Amino acid sequence: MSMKVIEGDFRLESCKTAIVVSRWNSFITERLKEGAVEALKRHGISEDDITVVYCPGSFEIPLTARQLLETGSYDGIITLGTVIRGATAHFDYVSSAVTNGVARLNLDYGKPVIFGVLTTDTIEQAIERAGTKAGNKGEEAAMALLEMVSLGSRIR
Ligand code: INI
Repeated sequence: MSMKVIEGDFRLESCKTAIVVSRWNSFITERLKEGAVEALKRHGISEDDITVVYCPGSFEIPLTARQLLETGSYDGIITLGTVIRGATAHFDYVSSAVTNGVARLNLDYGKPVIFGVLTTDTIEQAIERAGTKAGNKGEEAAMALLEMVSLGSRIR
């Protein structure tokens, strides 16, 4: 007997994807979106299978993602936002609302809802994670989505 190992990869025939992008700090979130779209396309996902949906701020991300999940049209969702501590007195409220909201959707809908929301102390830290020296969180989120969609189909 040999043990069974199940894992996902990044080679999907198709992956119907909605990307929810928060407009707050749009100079960062647009870079995250570009990173996500590029990564999906480089892995063979057609632009026809990608829908970009804008919402006002990170607080609105969970409801927007939920409405998309309810359509049943997507294999998974990527959520992209940027909450900067220095920019808001209610940093902790916004960041915990979006984190908990997105986490819940994964379990409530049984579909991957990837958390690509930056929560940083400074604008510089956000810039570093939006395609400069610390990579691009949007690209990471796209890779996580592909892996989770692949993994889910293999588990099932
Ligand atoms: N939303 C963000 O996505 N990032 C922020 O840094 C931010 N700040 O600084 O306040 C922010 N606030 C807006 C919030 O997400 C809601 O859109 C707003 O409270 C209306 O519900």
